[in-house]
Amino acid sequence: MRRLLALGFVLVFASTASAGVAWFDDFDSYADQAAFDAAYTQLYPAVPLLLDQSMGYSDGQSVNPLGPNSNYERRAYQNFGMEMAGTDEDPLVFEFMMHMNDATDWWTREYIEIRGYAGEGYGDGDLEELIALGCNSSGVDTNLYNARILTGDNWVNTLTPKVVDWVKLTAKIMTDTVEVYVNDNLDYSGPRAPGITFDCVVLGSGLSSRVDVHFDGVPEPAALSLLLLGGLLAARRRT
Ligand SMILES: [Ca+2]
Ligand SMILES: [Ca+2]
Repeated sequence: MRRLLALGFVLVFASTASAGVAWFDDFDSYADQAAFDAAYTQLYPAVPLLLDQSMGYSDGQSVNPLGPNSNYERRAYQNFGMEMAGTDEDPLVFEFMMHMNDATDWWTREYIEIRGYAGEGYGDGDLEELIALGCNSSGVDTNLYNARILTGDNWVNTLTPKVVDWVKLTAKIMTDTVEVYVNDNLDYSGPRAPGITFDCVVLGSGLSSRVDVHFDGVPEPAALSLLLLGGLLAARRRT
């Protein structure tokens, strides 16, 4: 059993280093709001982005901007502590789960962004690139999930109608192209400026929104699960 565990750890670390996942958090490890606040920087500490310990896609915890009544509320960021690049050879994958409690209200402005600054993280120098996945309320079809590529087509539509359920939103970031997927269906492909790297993630829009939204992590990347399963089966076959 110890050998199996060791093998599992090796595979997890190997995959984390090479999979090109921009950011991952299932929010299940935080004991309370203070623990979440220690991992992320609240942009508006008096009205923080909330850890919800009663609902989640994975293991019952997620984060919740609560459908803020005003702008400048419930938004938090985390710096990667490194620059993350996406190329055609090794695309950068940015994905998470999103849930909304009303699919018919046009006034839904909630999303998660990854950003690239000239410096080393959030607010450090000029904002060079921003990719958002979620919902916007103007300049888009508000019946559909939306995405934003700052150096490309800016706000765009996916092909997927909003639902009151968890959906998986994914951006695959390549050299000068971004592909947007909803529930693993390719819904949009468009340009981005090449050469810009990403250094932080921003949760919540910080804008007023009438719909209550939750964000959560995608529990197990499919490739990692298959890798682990393959490794465990191989190990079992050897014993
Ligand atoms: Ca979770
Ligand atoms: Ca940077």
